[in-house]
Amino acid sequence: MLRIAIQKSGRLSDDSIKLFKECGIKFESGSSKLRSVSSNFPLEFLFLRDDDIPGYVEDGVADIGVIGLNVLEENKKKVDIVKELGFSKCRLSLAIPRNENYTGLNYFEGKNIATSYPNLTNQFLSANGVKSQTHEISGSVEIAPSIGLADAICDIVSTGGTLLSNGLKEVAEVFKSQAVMISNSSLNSEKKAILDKLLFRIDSVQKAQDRKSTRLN
Ligand code: PRT
Ligand code: ZN
Repeated sequence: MLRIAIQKSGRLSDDSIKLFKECGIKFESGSSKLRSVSSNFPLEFLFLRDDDIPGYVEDGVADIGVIGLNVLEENKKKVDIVKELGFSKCRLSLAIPRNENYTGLNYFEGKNIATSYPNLTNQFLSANGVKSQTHEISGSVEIAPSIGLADAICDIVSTGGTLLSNGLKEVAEVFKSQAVMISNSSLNSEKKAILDKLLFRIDSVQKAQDRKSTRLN
């Protein structure tokens, strides 16, 4: 039996559940469920907050998990990335008030940047030779400039609608993200064999989707 951790509810959960169902794996996924064992594949599901998933996989409480690459890279847990899943695509970007004149990355020199991703933000800025301060906040980052908490933000963007409605503009992409499957780095041979079977099924689903989208284009 292999144990997988997936997000209970949020931007990763629907596509995660859909993927495993498309792989032919039957399991219950009602909103009150915290765990569920598949009736036709040796897989047990744990439904968790996304932030807890990398740590559970590192510790071996779960064998594998589905998580956004942004969360994984921010927290640097020791796990293996075994598959890019192609959904929950987004980017971590720097954004500034819309009426500001953007002069390039040197704009951020000496500025205060609000973010939930201080590590990725600082890595990007220092790799580009920019010295600025990050101010870590856990949510509603987009409001920070308008209430005087920060000069700029570094946050997750997908359509750009949230930035727009908060009077901000995206000026630089820091990190590209999508959902990935991670694995504990010391699975035993029985678990490895189940994981290989699962990865083979995911490959087949992805190939069928690729063929469908080329036919439609
Ligand atoms: O409750 P739990 O802790 O499990 O979930 P969560 O609230 O921490 O995460 P959730 O469900 O919001 O996001 C899970 C993962 O989805 C993220 O870590 C990303 O990998 C991915 N993802 C994809 C996104 C977005 N798209 C996204 N648009 N995560 C967040 N957003 C937010 C963003 O923070 C901003 O507030 O949506 C807003 C911007 O969206 P647009 O479309 O207006 O640009
Ligand atoms: Zn979260």
